Amino acid sequence: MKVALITGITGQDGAYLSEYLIKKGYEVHGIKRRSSLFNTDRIDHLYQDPHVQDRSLILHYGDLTDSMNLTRIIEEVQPDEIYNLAAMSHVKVSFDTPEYTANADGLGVLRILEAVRLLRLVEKTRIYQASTSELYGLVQEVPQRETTPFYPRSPYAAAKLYAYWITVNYREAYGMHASNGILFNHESPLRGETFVTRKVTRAVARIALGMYTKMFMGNLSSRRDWGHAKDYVRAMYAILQQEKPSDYVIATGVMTTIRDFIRKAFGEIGIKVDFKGKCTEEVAIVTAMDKIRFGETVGEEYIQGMEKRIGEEVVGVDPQYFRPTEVEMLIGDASKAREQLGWEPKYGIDALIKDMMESDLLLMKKDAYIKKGGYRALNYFE
Ligand code: NAP
Ligand code: F7E
Repeated sequence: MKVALITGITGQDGAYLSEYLIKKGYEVHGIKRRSSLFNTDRIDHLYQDPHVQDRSLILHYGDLTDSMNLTRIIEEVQPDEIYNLAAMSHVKVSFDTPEYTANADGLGVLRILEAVRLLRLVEKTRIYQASTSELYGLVQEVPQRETTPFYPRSPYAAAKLYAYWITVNYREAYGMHASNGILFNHESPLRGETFVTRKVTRAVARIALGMYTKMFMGNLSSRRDWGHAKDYVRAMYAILQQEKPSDYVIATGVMTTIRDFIRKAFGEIGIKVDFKGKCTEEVAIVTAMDKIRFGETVGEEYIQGMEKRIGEEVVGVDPQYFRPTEVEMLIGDASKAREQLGWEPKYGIDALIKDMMESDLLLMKKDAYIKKGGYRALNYFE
């Protein structure tokens, strides 16, 4: 039985990856931070009581900023594979907490690489570093590929730049099987609520159910290459199964503006919105409604309420969501992953939005969501 250690197991990717590896027969160990409230919602369906024999999921308290803790856990677990997914992952928040972000996101992987080296696990343990399309920042080439120069635009990206290069350096200096996955934005029903896609799908669901009037957004013109997290954790696994370590761009190759993402999310439930105005005066107004589609996706009992919103504003702009330096556009070329890993995304942007909208509509109709077991009882890969 192979043993994997996942940092950031309580996050979006950690949850999907742990389920994926357990299904493959791995014993999965995860590092979670102590918190004053339970923070394991995304993996509760995989949790096993510590008294169960031969558990496939074992959690350890830890933190990327604590090298002794990381070294002790790695020594105890003796992992075949380490997936370093833990990070302060919010770009806007990294401007507020730049030093902490550098410590966790930059130095965190150094602590892991050094622990593996000092514990003489170089031959045994393979390491995956969660690198990011944010490294391209102010893009120097379109689309971005493995050879495109980096130009970070936030404390988050600058920290991840160090993490990227120290991973490459340990590979070259000590012959470690250490690889970077340069993943473009990937989303899902498990996405943190303050990232733009989830903020939109939650708000659209609440507007449809008459629980909310208007969402306030930042830069509507920025463009992202959005994939589904389920597809992207398959790539992480494939990267560590290669004979030789290397760095890979993982992306769909399709770019969408925030404005179009919002249009599509409303479109998914039969609502047409039109944008008008410029900069901070820009708004989106409900201009039409497909009652049949709305009835099928949201529920007939909500049609009347939504009809009353035609002609009204449902989206506005609030400059508090602007970033001091913005990444205006990202689009990836994943040819290397396609050729060497045989990796292809199964979800396009429309299928991604459908999955997120269905889940958030259920979530906002809490009773139905609880009856279905919430995401605690769902198997993500079924
Ligand atoms: P996420 O949902 O924000 O999860 C981050 C995880 O890291 C959580 O489990 C969090 O714990 C944990 N964490 C944060 N700081 C930590 C610390 N100091 N010590 C230990 N654990 C810590 O992020 P994600 O979307 O799953 O992304 C996974 C990784 O991929 C991150 O490194 C992210 O930067 C990178 N990435 C993400 C994307 C994307 O589009 N999703 C794209 C490229 C790269 P809590 O649950 O306690 O907060
Ligand atoms: O923003 C714009 C915002 O916060 C996307 C992380 O997973 O992916 C993620 O970083 C875009 C930006 O993700 C709002 O200005 C407009 O241009 O969803 P986001 P991100 O910054 O791209 C990369 C690959 C990572 O590595 C990161 O860990 O959307 N935007 N209005 C908004 N963004 C937010 N959050 N909220 C808004 O209201």
